[in-house]
Amino acid sequence: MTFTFPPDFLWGTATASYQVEGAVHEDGRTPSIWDTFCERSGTIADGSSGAVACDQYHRYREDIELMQELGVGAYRLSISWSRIIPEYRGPVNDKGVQHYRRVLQALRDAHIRPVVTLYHWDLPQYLQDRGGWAVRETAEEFERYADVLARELGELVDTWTTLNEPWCSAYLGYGSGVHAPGIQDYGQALAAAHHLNLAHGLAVQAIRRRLGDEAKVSVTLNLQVCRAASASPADMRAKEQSDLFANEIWLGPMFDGRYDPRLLQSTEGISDWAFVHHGDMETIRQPLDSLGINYYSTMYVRQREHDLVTASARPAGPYSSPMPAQEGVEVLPPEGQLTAMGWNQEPEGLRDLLVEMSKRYPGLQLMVTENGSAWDDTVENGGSPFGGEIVHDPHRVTYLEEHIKAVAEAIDEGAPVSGYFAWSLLDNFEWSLGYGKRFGILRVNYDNQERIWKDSGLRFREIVRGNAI
Ligand code: IFM
Repeated sequence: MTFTFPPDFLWGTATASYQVEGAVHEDGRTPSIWDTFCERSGTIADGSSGAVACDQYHRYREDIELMQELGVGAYRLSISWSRIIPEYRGPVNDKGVQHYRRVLQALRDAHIRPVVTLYHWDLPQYLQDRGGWAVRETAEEFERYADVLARELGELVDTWTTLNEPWCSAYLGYGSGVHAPGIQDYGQALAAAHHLNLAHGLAVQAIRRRLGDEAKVSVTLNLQVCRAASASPADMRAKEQSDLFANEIWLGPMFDGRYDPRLLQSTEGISDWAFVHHGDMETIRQPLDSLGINYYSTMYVRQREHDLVTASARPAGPYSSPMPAQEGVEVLPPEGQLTAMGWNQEPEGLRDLLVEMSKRYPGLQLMVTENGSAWDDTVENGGSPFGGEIVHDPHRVTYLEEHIKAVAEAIDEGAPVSGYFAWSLLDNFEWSLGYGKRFGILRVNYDNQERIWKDSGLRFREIVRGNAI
């Protein structure tokens, strides 16, 4: 059976500045927390960094040509904050601005809509030196940064996304410490979560002040599909706890203007939430044009009777229990065929999530801003329809097809899904896992920066061009 997507459905691919740009010392950019984190021994699996990455800073034109070949109508990219404002409260760096103006203009010339994320984890190091997301000032500086971007790039951007996956910034950056800045303090993680929420609200206001209500503004959350291992009340409570920390901590303030009181109760002894100031909830809750959802896999939880699950007890991978939960939540080992990240594959989770969000927030447009899978690819000589090497990646093709079908099913059930972005356009720097995990629908040969087609890229091209699965 063929499903045809709505005529204006937006197909795209996604990347993030530190994962693809490289050129970390060029044109006035100063270090971000990821530059610093990568220098610390033992933080990155292969000892690498984003210093060169996919060299997209210099090769964006070539990559845009590849996007044109794919036929996509949008590219989701992020801006490096320390390229735009390299010093604490310093002047705007014109070279940084001009670089992004060139990239955005080139996308527009190619009829590809830029979906721009303001913050995809590369906090300027000078702000971390002052406390990072654990302090309120970072949210206030983010407001200025958003205002600068709206002023300098406003007419070139199609959709603004304030934050990408604040879950990772807060819990992995300040809780488990497996991401930059590598802090292990759950009190700070909760403060970071609130300041990220606040930064989101302040940025939406700043963008709308500059560009008016026509500006399209969104946020991207990696909402987690937490499933209870059984229908027992204890396991259902474990699911509720997971939902609170994974999802409600963002959805509550951003869309409902409140933190769920159970969240506050569950963190007694970790934080008194004194960082929430009078008026913050009104600031955070801003009308949005769409909600971006990043989806990879599901998570099964059950209640653990006697002790607490801490970060160190969590299985590897970012999509598991984020916090020591009061009543003890155990994340079950993933089952079935796992991706190279060790994540399960459950396309129905994406459908369920989209349908659930559409019921919870009627009228809000939803976009799948990331979806994809990492596999251990091998390159074969010859066979690419464009000449040269090819990667046959049947697992990634199946994952892609199954998840796009899940999006189709959600639309069929009434969810207003307006776009799908494959993660990722290119293999890239997979944070603390380095270059070993490849998510691209195009391969990158890191020796010479050659882009190599994969079967998944060819299959995506077919789906995009046909607007159907
Ligand atoms: O590479 C990341 C991306 O930066 C954020 N979402 C998940 C991807 C895969 O782990």
